[in-house]
Amino acid sequence: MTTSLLRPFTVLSLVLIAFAATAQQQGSGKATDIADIKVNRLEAKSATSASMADGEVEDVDIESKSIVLKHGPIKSKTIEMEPMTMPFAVTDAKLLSGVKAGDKVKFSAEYINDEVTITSLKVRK
Ligand SMILES: [Cu+2]
Repeated sequence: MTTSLLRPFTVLSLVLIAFAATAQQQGSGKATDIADIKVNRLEAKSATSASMADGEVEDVDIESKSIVLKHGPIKSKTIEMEPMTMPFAVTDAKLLSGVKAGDKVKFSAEYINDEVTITSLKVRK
């Protein structure tokens, strides 16, 4: 009678002791590794979102490799801009294929040859 009542508690406390022991064994080394991984992931994530800006296409001119975007804030290695509507050069006309006025886009831009130039562009669905 008493044993059957005690058994669940005994099992539970053994599990807890085992868990605590494992946690201690893994100690500070492991904890740091996990913390590092978390930090790296956060940095990777912010790097991606920081380099891509939002925009809405106002006009596209594939021949002259230019696009007019109403863009959100831009922060890249060479450019920092508040939201506005303006023309951009593109590194490659291919970036503009299939892109049309009204499309919402994500893009990266850098200051290249005295021009604000789009280096990558994706249409957002
Ligand atoms: Cu601008």
